[in-house]
Amino acid sequence: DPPSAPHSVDAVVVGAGLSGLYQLHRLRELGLTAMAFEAGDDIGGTWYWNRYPGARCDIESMSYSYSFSPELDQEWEWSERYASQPEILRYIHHVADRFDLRGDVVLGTRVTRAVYDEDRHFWRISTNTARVVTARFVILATGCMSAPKAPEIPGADSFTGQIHHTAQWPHEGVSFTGRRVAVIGTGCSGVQAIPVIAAEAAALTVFQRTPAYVLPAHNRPLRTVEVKELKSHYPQFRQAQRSSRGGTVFEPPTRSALEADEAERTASYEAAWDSGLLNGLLRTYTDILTDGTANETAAEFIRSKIRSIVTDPATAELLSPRTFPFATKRPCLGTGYYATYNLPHVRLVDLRTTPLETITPRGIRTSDGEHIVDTIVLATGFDALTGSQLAIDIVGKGGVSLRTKWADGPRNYLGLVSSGFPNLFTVLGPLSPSVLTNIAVSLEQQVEWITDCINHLRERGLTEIDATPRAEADWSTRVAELAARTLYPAVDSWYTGANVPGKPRVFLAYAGGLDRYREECDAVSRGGYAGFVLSASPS
Ligand code: NA7
Repeated sequence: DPPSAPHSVDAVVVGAGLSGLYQLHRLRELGLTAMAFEAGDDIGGTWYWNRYPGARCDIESMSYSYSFSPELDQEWEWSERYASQPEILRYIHHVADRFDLRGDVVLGTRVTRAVYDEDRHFWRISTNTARVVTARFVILATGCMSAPKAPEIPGADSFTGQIHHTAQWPHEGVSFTGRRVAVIGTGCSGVQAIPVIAAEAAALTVFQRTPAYVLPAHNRPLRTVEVKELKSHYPQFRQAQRSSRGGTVFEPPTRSALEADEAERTASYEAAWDSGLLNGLLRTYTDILTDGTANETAAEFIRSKIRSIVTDPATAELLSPRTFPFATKRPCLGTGYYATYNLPHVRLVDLRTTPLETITPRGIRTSDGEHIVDTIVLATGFDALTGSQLAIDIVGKGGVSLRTKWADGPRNYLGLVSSGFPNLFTVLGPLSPSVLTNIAVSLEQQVEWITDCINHLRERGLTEIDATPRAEADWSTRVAELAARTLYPAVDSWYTGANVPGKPRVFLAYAGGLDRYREECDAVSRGGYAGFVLSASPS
């Protein structure tokens, strides 16, 4: 196109991971022209970038997958209970081919800026490859954990060996054989990578600031009979997922942990531990996430497990979380995680007692000296939920930038639209249930709501939808109230933005459950989009 006439489409989708690809599919079904920009050199989003050793989903594969196509459900065969990163990426490629989505995805292209034309009701989108596209609608499918947190550790540039963030892992050329390796960070990524690296490396030193609660995954190949059984009622299973609280199917607990005696509690915690489910322990009693005393019974159970696995009592104690209640940060699913610390070539360095000072050309210096290593793995996490959106210079009505508007924390209505930024929708963004749920189910719910909304506008010849400031303010209050009923907001975590220096401290997710959230969203659309202003461009 000549520079004076930017390419124009009905909708631009930002990101071609699980959310963006499904959004593209649904928009095309409506007959819209749509294109997706993807920063990566291939599709897949999270599952494209996070190629670190041991990367795996912590929701069961037959649950963590699209539910929109019964045919897809029947034809795809997962090999393991918990799918590995390569298998999920293969699945995403299969879906893109099956629904012919690739043609509308522009790879290797990062959206850098989006400016709203408030007279004509469209967005002007610019990219790092100097492309300019105009679109009535923009859907940010940029992911909730996709902006890797910059390592604020001094000296990282001076290191002469290899240094890799788990979420920016090279496609090839990383080998640990014969190498001395350091891992910084013991969140879910570190927990998955550490045992796999330990199996290959000559020596592994883990630099831990805060220990995580790690539950055993009990991963295994899926059995033909169980796959067949689930597939025989997959539609009903998918329906149950959709109407569930967190996007996974389970029998909700009915009693408080404090109503049970110790023997009974231990028996239910043991069963949950053996289940290999991320939320197994959370589902034993009603109040694990709402009552500190109830929570402590589960936390102490996990600590007792750590003591029973880790042979050195001092190491077991260092690995035992004590500074935050169980599950107020996302629990981790591990495979052989705690037993890894029994290996003679694995060392745990506690950064609370010997703080990390700097990365040196040869390794890592803590207050008690230099640890010489060949490779450093940064498993230091993400600027979650808001990072990927604020990475784009988004300018809404009146020339206001989203970065300015969100300086004290994100504000939007239903977690979907921020007032003053019309026709710009977010999938899995802040103030929605996303990160507290099985995101495969959450993203479908949001994509479907957005698609219906766009359809509603088009059928009525309307060209703009914006959230009212009032509805947005009420939503923030509501999200904060729901969080206040739980133990979440008091804890420093990426849920509260506390992991990123300078980030406003706000509990970033809707904690009322996906079922209730879905009802709230549906009530709004059924009620003619109350809390939104719908209009038609005069031009
Ligand atoms: P997380 O869960 O944010 O974990 C990051 C880890 O890195 C955590 O242990 C941090 O300790 C540690 N960290 C972060 N910055 C530093 C510095 N500067 N020095 C030392 N240690 C540091 O990220 P993950 O990638 O593991 O998991 C993210 C989610 O992705 C996961 O929950 C899944 O849903 C998928 P801290 O706790 O801040 O003391």
